Amino acid sequence: MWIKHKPPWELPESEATPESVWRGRRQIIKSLGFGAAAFGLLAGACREGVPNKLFKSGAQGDKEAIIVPNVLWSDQFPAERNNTYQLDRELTPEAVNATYNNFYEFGSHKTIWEDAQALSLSPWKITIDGMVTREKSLDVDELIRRMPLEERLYRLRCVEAWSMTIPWTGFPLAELIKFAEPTSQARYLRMETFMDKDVAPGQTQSWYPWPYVEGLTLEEASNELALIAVGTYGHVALKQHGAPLRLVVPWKYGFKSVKSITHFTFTDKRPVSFWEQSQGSEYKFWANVNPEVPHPRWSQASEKILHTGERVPTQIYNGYAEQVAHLYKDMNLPDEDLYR
Ligand SMILES: Nc1nc2c(c(=O)[nH]1)N[C@H]1C(S)=C(S)[C@@H](COP(=O)(O)O)O[C@H]1N2
Ligand SMILES: [Mo]
Repeated sequence: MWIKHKPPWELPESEATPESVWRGRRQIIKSLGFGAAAFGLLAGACREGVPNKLFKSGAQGDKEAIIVPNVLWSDQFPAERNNTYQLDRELTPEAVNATYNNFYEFGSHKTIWEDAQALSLSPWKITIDGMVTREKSLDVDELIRRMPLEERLYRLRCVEAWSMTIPWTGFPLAELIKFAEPTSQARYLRMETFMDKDVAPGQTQSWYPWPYVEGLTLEEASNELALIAVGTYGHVALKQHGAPLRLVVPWKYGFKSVKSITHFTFTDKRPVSFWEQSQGSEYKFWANVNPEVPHPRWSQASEKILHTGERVPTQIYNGYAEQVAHLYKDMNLPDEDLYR
């Protein structure tokens, strides 16, 4: 049934599209006589490495899109940087990061930043339930105040073969697990995004299995790299990045890093995630980055650094093998399951 709809990752003019193909498309658009204004969105998305032509100004994104939410926990910023996590490339300019997003709740294209402003961050209830000693429901501000915040610089590798480099502020997911007190039967952590069709028009698209869900094994969730981000670029996380709480698992394809979480559920059943349910042949539970295992429709060998357009080789586990390779070493799973 999914074949009737456009494949989700193709909608945004995937960065993985070979150059010759999209150049051809731009020619077609031109020859059809549509102006740049009418087709600004499409033509913009096709521009090599320049993600931002969809709006008014600037080749490096639009600073207008950096709207820092004013919330109760604003006083927690900036947090001290943890220098354990070093980068091999420069940070993505915030204006680029803020204007090129995947957040299907607000549309299946990259320029959702304006629509995402409709999200209201207070009150924001967090529920921690399932296989825990005692279920908890608390306001996000209370949760954040209990957690140790720090800044980390991580690479983000989207399954669409582009990448960014982002300074996150957040707390280790391991700290939330400690706070949650899972019972000994719990094996997985399931995380769910808010559900509100009035705020998020994408959620009226009934062919998607809303709400957005992701899951990790408890071993993965307890890994030192797994972070719950509450901030970006030294301030409260922008709404388009999944404020108030958003997972960051940098060794996995970006779709695992679920935004705007409301529910953390401990379970002994492997969660079926949003993309796995939508298109399970292409997007699997593990989704670990591996340059040698192609997506069924494109190579994962290299990635485009979004703000420069430079193409660089993709690294196994997105460069985080030292921290996570041991998690998968004894799993007798075909590559197609572990790395898609
Ligand atoms: N709830 C939710 N979380 C989501 C998504 C989404 O559509 N909805 N998109 C994912 C994908 S595909 C990517 S690449 C990253 C993008 O994060 P960013 O927009 O903050 O860079 O968010 C991930 N988390
Ligand atoms: Mo992605």
